[in-house]
Amino acid sequence: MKNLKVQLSQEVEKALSSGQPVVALESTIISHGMPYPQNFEMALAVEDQVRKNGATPATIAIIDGVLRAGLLRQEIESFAKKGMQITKVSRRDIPVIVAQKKDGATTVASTMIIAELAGISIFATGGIGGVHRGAEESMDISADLEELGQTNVAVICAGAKSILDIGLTLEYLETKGVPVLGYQTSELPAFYTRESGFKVDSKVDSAKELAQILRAKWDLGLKGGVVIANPVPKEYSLDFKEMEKVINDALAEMNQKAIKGKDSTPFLLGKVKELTAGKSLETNIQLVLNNAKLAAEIAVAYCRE
Ligand code: PSU
Ligand code: MN
Repeated sequence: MKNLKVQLSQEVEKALSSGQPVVALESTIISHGMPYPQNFEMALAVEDQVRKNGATPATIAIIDGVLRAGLLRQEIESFAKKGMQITKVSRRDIPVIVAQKKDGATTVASTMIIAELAGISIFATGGIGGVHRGAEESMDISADLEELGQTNVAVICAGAKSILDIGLTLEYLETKGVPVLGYQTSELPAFYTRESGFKVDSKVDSAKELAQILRAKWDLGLKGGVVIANPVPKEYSLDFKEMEKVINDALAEMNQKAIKGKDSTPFLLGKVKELTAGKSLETNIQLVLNNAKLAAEIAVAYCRE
């Protein structure tokens, strides 16, 4: 049946209508998360990784005001080239971009919304947004967390980046009833590093068990998402102490320049990359690929449950 709200690519439509596994991918990571051309290469490599592991990739964005799942190569390239000129779209921005027939790069929150409308339950990305450091003053809490509290999509990520207050982010997710599962780890990874000093709710050792947990949650009508934290492969992980220093320097510059709101996360991501001389970019790409692989495995297992 045709999806009236989301325009699906042929490949995605075919997979969904025949009950085959599909993995959603976001587009803000392309436009705002990495520089060109690495962002374009990453986006294509991630799609390949999903295919190689038995699922169909559905990169999500808004194009000319239309919600889309499954983009053409040249559309991905255009998002990658335009970068920050594309509007970063979270939940609040969707109606504006749709009504004005504009392009929008979707964050974790808006990708979850569109994935759910399309009937896709599994979504791979790099890192989720969360409670920012200093949120007790700034109130800067990503809409990603509210979305995880209400939208039925599992997000496979490499944990939360320590530009955030990881402890407060975990508290928020607990309040919202969002399970935070560690894939083969009991420690929540902190994006660039495998350690953070914080524990996940449960350590889960296989894609099959993760799929069973998703089925159990949604079969019971327990609304909302699930965070599946997948640590960056050892060979690409960065040094925890070194990253803390880099992040503190980036935060100091952000405060000094009075950068706020939706510009904070892109600014911090760019600054961290600059301060690590690009080393963080390679890590970022590798962890996304690693998440895409696990997401495809979970999607395959979920279809069998
Ligand atoms: N964290 C990353 N890379 C990213 C993002 C977060 O390590 O690209 C992007 C994601 O799209 C995420 C968004 O949903 O930033 C969160 O932005 P905000 O904090 O403004 O909600
Ligand atoms: Mn914010």
